[in-house]
Amino acid sequence: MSTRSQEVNFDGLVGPSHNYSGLAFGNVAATKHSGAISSPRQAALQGLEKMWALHEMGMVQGVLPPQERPDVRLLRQLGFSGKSDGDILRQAAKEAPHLLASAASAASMWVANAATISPAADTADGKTHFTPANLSHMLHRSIESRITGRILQAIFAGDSYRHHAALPATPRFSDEGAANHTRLCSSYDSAGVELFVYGSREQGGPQPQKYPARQALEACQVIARAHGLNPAKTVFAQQNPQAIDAGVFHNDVIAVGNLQLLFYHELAFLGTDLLRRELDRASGETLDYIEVAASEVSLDEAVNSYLFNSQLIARPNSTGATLIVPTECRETASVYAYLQKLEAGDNAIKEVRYFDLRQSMNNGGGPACLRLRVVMSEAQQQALDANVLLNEALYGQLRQWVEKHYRDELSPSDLADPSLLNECRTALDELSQLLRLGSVYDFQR
Ligand code: SUG
Repeated sequence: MSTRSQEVNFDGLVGPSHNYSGLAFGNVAATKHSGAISSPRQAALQGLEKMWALHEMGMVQGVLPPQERPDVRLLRQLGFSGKSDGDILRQAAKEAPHLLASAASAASMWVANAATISPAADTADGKTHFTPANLSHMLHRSIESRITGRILQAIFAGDSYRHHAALPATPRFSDEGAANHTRLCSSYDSAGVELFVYGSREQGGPQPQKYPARQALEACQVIARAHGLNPAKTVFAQQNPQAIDAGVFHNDVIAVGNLQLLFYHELAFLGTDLLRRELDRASGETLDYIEVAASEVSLDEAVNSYLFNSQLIARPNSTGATLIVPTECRETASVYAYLQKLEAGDNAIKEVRYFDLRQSMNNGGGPACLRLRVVMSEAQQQALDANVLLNEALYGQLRQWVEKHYRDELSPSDLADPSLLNECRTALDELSQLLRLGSVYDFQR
């Protein structure tokens, strides 16, 4: 059996409780849309359309399920009680609506924050390593890692994988997963350079003044150690605090890399020249860099358009890279002008494709937030028991599933409606059968 590896993009399906609650301080779009009416159905269909388009472009596309929300277990843990789940939701809505909003968030859709993954070619034991992100920085995201770990273990089962526990949930080990992790390599089968980008570290140093840094250096170091990475091919870099203060809460809002190419904003990192030298040294060659100058696209324009929250993909049988961007990039004049120049110019990015992901974008999550990259050999792909790789049949079934179970509109006051919880459970029960996941949710156990 061939061992040729590919990068599989697993996209998170948007959950039935998708809403705008303004829970993510430092995430400019999410804060701006706080209290707005959402459309869970549209959100899920927009995500599915992107998945299908990538499949049609020749990519191997996977899907990850959403989580059960509202999370009544969390509300019980926070002291709400009652005879039924409905009582608990009502009590929380009355006494602490912000806690109910945290329990109801559909944020698990942004699977770039689900875990950090090191492919087999990079690790000492030759296995693919997973560490679910603790997302300990914010309550509504901290509740994801337990079930994320369960889902990842259900899908990536067998001897070629190693699953680690999430890191201790303290500020020192605050971890937001693959959104702050980039792998550069000459081919997916060869050992790559793993770049970890952090916002804070125990020893202090430059810090953002306005918004919090979410990724700790110490978390990156633990993951690199636990995954058995070669220190000579592991690079740690600090996010520019100025970027965090402009709304770059994850590094994937300001940089994206694939194969030998790193596409980033001039103000993404602290000490960019040194970083490039380190990356070249670690990879043993001169990598390809496309740096966007602040004079061409300002930090604010980059954050508003999500230019860098794009997917950089290598389509099979095509020489250059393709950039998958949100349609917001057309609406920001400087960004659109830049992209047109890029597409026409002589560089590694040959094609730019625009996608309407407005529902997720309004919560601060663009194309790259919605996907988790897993380098998999053909043998690993063929050995998957779960039905998670998209094909025409599964795409059709998922569309129908969304049409059947999702509401067209949701306002923050609907989160206390006990039927929303029931709808979510019914939908997830059906989905877990469709995807052949087994009983991954608490309500199924
Ligand atoms: O953690 N938004 C998410 C968006 C995550 C985007 N992911 C990546 N960049 N990889 C966050 O800030 C908003 C929820 C709300 O306000 O309802 C939220 O959590």
